[in-house]
Amino acid sequence: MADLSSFPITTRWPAKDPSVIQLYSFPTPNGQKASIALEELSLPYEAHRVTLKDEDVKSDAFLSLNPNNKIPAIIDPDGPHGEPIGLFESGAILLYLAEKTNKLLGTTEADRYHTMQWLMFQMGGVGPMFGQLGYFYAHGGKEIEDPRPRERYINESRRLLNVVEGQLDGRDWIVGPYTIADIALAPWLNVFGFYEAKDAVGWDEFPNVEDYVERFFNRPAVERGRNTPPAEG
Ligand SMILES: N[C@@H](CCC(=O)N[C@@H](CS)C(=O)NCC(=O)O)C(=O)O
Repeated sequence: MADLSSFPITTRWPAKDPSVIQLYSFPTPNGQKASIALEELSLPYEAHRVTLKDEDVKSDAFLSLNPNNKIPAIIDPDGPHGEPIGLFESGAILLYLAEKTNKLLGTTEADRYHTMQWLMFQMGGVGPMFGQLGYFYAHGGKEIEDPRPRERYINESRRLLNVVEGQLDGRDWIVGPYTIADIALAPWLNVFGFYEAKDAVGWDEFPNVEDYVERFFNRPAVERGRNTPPAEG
């Protein structure tokens, strides 16, 4: 039986079955990436809800696994050489799970690098820019009178949406085959309704993106993973 007692996080969020992957997450776009990948890959796992409140995500127990205080994070009891491994950063988790199973990286060597390329595009561009748009347009920063931060992130979001729109011309998925790059990207393309920012970014100008998001959320594994662990309950 796997022993996860060297991971202090397991004292606050105990593993019922320490032989399966332990997921510490919340159903935000970054959190959804990990649970959706686990579902797509049919990997057994146990999901622990770590809310975005300081008492959870900034607790000593969570910081012991991710000193950067952000979900998602995982422990795989059966990591490299059969040893347990802890991991944070959703992009690293996606790559790890894909390489562990040798799935969701496309079919050719070129697909594999293009998957990494679009994954980096999401991690370095889409996530941070759309996240800032959320802050300045929908959340705490919307009261700020200076229009420049809002304008900057609206324009940057439009620019990024345009890149995705072009890449999806003639493709169902961002690389061609369905990969972890889609699992990284599609949950983030779904935030504009939640931010009430569809008009601001000109959502109607991106029909390929709209179809893509619908195609993604219609996948049975995505349906299962998108609310795991549930936000409440
Ligand atoms: N680059 C990180 C970002 C993760 C992230 O921003 N997580 C947010 C929720 S979507 C979080 O945990 N926020 C809590 C906090 O910052 O206190 C990743 O992709 O894993």
